[in-house]
Amino acid sequence: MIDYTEKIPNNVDLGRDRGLQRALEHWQPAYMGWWYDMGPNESHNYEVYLRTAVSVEPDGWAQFDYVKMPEYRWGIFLQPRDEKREVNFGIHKGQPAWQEVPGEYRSTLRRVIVTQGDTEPASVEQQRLLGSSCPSMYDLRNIFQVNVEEGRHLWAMVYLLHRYFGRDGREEAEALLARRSGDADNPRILGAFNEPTPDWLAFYMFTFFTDRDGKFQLCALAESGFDPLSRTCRFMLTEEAHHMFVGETGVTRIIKRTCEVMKENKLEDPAQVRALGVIDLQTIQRYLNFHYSVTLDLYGSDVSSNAANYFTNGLKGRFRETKLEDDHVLSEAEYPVYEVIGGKIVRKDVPALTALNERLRDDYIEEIADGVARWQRVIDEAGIPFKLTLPHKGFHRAIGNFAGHYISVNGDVLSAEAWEKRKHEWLPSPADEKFVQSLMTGRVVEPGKFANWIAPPLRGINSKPLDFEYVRFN
Ligand code: BYC
Repeated sequence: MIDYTEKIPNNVDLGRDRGLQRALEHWQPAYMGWWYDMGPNESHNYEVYLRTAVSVEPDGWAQFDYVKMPEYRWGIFLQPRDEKREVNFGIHKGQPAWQEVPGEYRSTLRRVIVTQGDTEPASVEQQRLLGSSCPSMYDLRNIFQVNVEEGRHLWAMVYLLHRYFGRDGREEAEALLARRSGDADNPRILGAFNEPTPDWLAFYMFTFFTDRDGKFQLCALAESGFDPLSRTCRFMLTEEAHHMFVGETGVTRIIKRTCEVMKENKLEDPAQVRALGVIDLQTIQRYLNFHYSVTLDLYGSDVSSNAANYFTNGLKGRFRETKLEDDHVLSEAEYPVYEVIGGKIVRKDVPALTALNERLRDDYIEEIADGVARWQRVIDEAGIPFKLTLPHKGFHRAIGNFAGHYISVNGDVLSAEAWEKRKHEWLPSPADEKFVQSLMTGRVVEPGKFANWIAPPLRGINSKPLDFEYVRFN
């Protein structure tokens, strides 16, 4: 018998809830089986310098030590309860926040929790082979940190399913371990989580763009009137920040290294830049275009009755809902969305309630634009005349009003033929990917050493030096 209060650090009084304990006892071996099959390849015996959360107190959520990943203490942490918290939006606004699932919203809430939960193991699956081509021990440690925390986020959602949704919840928890990223028969739920992450440029782009969707969705769920969901998401957000840091600084370091090489050698031609073993800025732009566009799809349709219902019923709020100054009901408000009519992109004002996916996407785009501006500064400081840009919102979209249309990065509506001819000006071609992967054929793991295509970070993890042994291979 596993002592779960011992094995699973938690602040939900797991030791006292026998039913929940039994459910988790049943699920845990299946989770470990999934981790051994689908977790980072060949990593099970490594000792990794990881941050582990042991409590939600400021001194408890960032304990660093060497851990073998299968022994990571996947914990269950909810932000402490605020007894006075209310439902802050929708038709139940002003009621005390719900501590149990309201019967009428049971299946909707379960669906949202399952969709969120499904992304967590999916990303681990997408990244599982990258350890064998890491650019440094520092980066290897970082990807493992991201992976174990995604595993913990799965636990967070499984806790909610087991604790609040009875038998259906347990079945959903099992299904979360059965779907596989990219599987033809049993794929992950959302599109971006079935795309491969075949190289480290894709990994950093993913953690910059797609983990940030995670942030915005978690922020919206943290507003939920269902208090346990809110409290779970709030704690997950503390971990999400590191994932986005890994992505943003990873791309920054690649750009920095490319710019150094371009400057030293006074080169601008992408083929010549590539010949020196670094990634040309044009290819970085194409990766950016890809990851940005597939992540925009994750916000769902521009006009969505699902989103309106989530909000009206108090299940999923807006980004920073309680900081917004309006009625929090949105009965009168409008919001602009865009659609393609007669070969042109036109604005249409629709009831704001139905446009909540679009609104969250717009909030996200604003934050993304700031991040891209920070990458641009690295290029500007090197004095290189190259501008990174965000493509038009309609570019390369598969969900929502732009799906089925061919929109260029500048927002021109193209024919299928014109798109086909030009798409690899904007999206990575097989040759681009082959080139990027040709730089990453083996791993660089000598402490303090970095692959030629990436600059070292400014500092190490937890104030350790860059040549610290972040991973012991045993
Ligand atoms: N791919 O009414 P609509 C993260 C489906 S990332 C495939 O617009 P709704 C993380 C949709 O399910 C954050 N299908 O949808 C990051 C619906 O299906 P049905 C994850 C899609 O419900 C990195 C239909 O199309 N969390 O945490 O308004 C690493 C109609 O669509 C997609 C969440 O997403 C798609 N992209 O909005 C690790 C939060 N988009 O009903 C982790 C929870 C839509 O016709 N999820 N569909 O069968 C939600 O809030 C909503 O489900 C969505 C969709 C915002 C995703």
